[in-house]
Amino acid sequence: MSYIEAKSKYAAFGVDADRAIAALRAIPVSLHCWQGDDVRGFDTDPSKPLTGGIQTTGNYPGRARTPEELMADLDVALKLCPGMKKLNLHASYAIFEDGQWADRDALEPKHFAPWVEFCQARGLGCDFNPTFFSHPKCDPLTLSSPNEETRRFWIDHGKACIRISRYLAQELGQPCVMNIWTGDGFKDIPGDRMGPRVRYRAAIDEILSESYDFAQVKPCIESKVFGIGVEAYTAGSAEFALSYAAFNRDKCIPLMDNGHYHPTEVVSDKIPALLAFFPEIALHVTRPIRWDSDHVVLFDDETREICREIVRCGPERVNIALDYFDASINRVAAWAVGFRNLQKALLSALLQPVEEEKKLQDSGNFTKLMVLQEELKTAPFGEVWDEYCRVCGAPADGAWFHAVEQYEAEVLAKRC
Ligand code: RNT
Ligand code: ZN
Repeated sequence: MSYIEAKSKYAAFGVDADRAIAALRAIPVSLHCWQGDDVRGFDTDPSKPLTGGIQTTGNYPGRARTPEELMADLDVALKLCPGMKKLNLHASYAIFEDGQWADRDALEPKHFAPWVEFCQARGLGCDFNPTFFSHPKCDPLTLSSPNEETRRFWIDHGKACIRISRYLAQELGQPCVMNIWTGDGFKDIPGDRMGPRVRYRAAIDEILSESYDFAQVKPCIESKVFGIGVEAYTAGSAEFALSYAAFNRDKCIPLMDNGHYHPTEVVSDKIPALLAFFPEIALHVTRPIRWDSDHVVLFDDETREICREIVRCGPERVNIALDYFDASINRVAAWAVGFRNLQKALLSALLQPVEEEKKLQDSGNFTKLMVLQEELKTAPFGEVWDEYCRVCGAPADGAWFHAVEQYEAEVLAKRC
C-alpha cells in the first residue's frame, strides 16, 4: 500500500494524515545524553558506582568515556531519529578544558560552551538537570540533609544550574527545561518524615530565588515513590512535588516520570488531571518493569496512551523528555529505538479523530466510540510512519540498524 492509499483510509476516519505529519514535526522531544554512558558523566571518578537511588544494569561494550565519544555517539543516534529534537544534559556532563575541574557548586556556563557549540551546529535546543547524585557530597542526603554544609553545597549547585540554564536558553534561542530531582530518602522506616521535606522545600525556595525569566528557564520538580536503597521513604514524593509546584506556579512546573509511581498507576491519566490546573507540565518518558527499571521506551499501550493525552491536551503544554538507561544493549540503538517509538506513539495519537471521539463521549455513544477506537488500531499506520521518516530525512524502519552495527564494529567495539 502507498502513502496515498493510507491517507485515504485515514480520511475515511476523518483524519488528515498530512496534517498529522506536519504537526509532529513541530513537537520537540528531548533526547537524554545519559543513555550514552550509563549516567556516569565526566566530573567524578568513572570507576565509582552510581549512587543516589538510581541504577544502571548491564555492561555492554562501547560506553562513551569522554565528551568526544559521547558527542560522536549522539551524532549517530540523532541522524536515526526523525522529528524535532532537543538535547537533555545533566550538570555532571560539564566539560573541563585544560584540567580546570570545578566542583558542582562552582559550575559555570563556560563548562557547557562545547555543548552549546554542539547544539548550535545541529539546530538543537537544550534542557538541563542539576545532578544531585553520584557525588561525595551526598551525605547521602542532599537538599533535605540535616547538615547545613551539605545543604548549602547542593543549594549552590542548584543555583549554578539556573545560571547555566539561563545561558543555554539564551545561546540557543529556545527555552531550557531544568529539572530538579533528588534521590533523598531512607532505606527503612524513618524517625522523622517531616523534617527532610521541610528542609527540601526551603532548599528549592532558595534555588529558585536565583533570577530567571520563567518563559526561558522552566524549573521542574520531579517526584518519585521510591528508589534503590531508599525503599521506605523519599522526601520528594508525589504529593510533595505536586504541592510544591502548585504553591509556586509562577516559578516552576511539575514533572512526572512514568517509572515513578506504583505499578498500577498510569501517567496517561494524570496528564489531563494536572493540566486542569497547571498551564504546563513536563514528562520523563521511560519504561518501568516491576520497578523504575528505566528500560528502553517501546511502542506499547501506555506510551501510546500518554501520547494520546499529550495530543488531546495540547502538545505545546507538555515538555517531553526521554529518561531511560539500558547498559545491556547497544546504547546508540537504545537511543534510536526509544526516540523512534515515542515519535511513533505521537504520530499514531495525531492520527486519531480527537473531536469525533469527544463528541461520541459527550453524546453518550460509547458503543460507536469503542468501534471507532478499535478499528483505528488496524488502520495503515506503517505507511504514514514511513512517509514521516521520509519527509524528515530520517531512515525508515528496516533501513537504520545496519548503520548502528557498522558503527559498533568500527568504533564502539574498539573502546575497551
Ligand atoms: C531518577 C529520575 C531522574 C534521573 C535522571 C538521570 O529516577 O528519573 O530523572 O533518571 O535525572
Ligand atoms: Zn526521570
